[in-house]
Amino acid sequence: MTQFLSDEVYGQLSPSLPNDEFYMTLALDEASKGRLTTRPNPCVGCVIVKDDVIIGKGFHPKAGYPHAEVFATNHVKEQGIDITGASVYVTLEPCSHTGRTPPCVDMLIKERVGRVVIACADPNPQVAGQGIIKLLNAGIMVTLGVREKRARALNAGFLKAMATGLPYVRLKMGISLDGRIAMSSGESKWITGQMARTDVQYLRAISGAIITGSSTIIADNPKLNVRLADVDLPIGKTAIPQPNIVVLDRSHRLDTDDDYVVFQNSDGLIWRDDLVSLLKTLVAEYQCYDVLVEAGATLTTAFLEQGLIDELVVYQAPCLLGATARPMFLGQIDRLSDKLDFTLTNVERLGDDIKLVFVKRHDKLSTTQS
Ligand code: AOF
Ligand code: ZN
Repeated sequence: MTQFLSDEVYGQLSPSLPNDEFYMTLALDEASKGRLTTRPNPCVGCVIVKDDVIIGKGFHPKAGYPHAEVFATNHVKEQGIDITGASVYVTLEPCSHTGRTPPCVDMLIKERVGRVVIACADPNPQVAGQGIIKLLNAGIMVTLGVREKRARALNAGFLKAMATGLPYVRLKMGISLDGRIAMSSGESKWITGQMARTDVQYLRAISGAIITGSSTIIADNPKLNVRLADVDLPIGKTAIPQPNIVVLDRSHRLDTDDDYVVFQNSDGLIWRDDLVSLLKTLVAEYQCYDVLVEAGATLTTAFLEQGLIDELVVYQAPCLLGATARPMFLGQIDRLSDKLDFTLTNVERLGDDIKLVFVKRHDKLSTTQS
């Protein structure tokens, strides 16, 4: 149940039909095509069906461009097909507000579609159920919650930020079999292989901000940028936006005028306050809803101990680095009952390495796929 929808609205929703999951899966596939380019907007896909035939599909490619429903509707019209009475499958509640683009619900009502099937409601305070209510008031049938878990996983950051004011935080670690991240000298290039490092590029690409520590900057002078080719979209070749780089520097070791690569990038930012206020600021002032922590053990441990990590992404290499190498986690835990627990949600082989994805144990239901 979505909190901002009243029982009265729930009472007016129509039950799901046998083919809904199938069409919504296609709409989710559409949505995924915008995964690297839509932020800070969510990725949204739409499939339009009439008499059990797909007559249009589309997705939101980038903030400032039309929404998924508009692309799909235009696709129908380009073919000269009458959209009246059609079923519209959309992965996020159609918007009811004027943002950079006009409200999708007004367009769907004007086009006299017959039914709208939605995977998940939009917690954006400017929408928050108003899209559903407007459709119902116009006499359009609405079904909610089809493939909701997968839709939620696709927009984990946007949905969490809109609902709580905090971003979805992923922590990335490259470790050895014995859980080490670097030698005692700090040497760490490269524990994991090329495929794992390319995968990290995708993690960066979906992140509005990357958080690291001053020690990492001083020791490695990393670029922390996205080095992936432009994406081929219906709006033309589109560059993946670069994440903001945030350097945690509580002991005042750095200045943005310093000659490090991350500060040559104008989005480099130094932060000296606490972690929770950083996360809130990233959402409120920078519209960073997905955040990636790529740091050494001290900062990694601080994030873990403060319970600020939603998802742990571990790349594990088939090597042992020994007891003098640096461990991934520096927390002092005396009793087994105090251990930090996670739930494994995905395992993938990347060359000789394994990628393991974990979520906080109580978050399991909101991020695993249905
Ligand atoms: C939809 N379909 O494809 C997307 C939606 O500034 P705008 O006009 O692009 O509005 C952005 C907001 O619209 C965004 O925060 C989210 O609430 C919603 N996104 N809605 O009906 C779409 N991308
Ligand atoms: Zn819209």
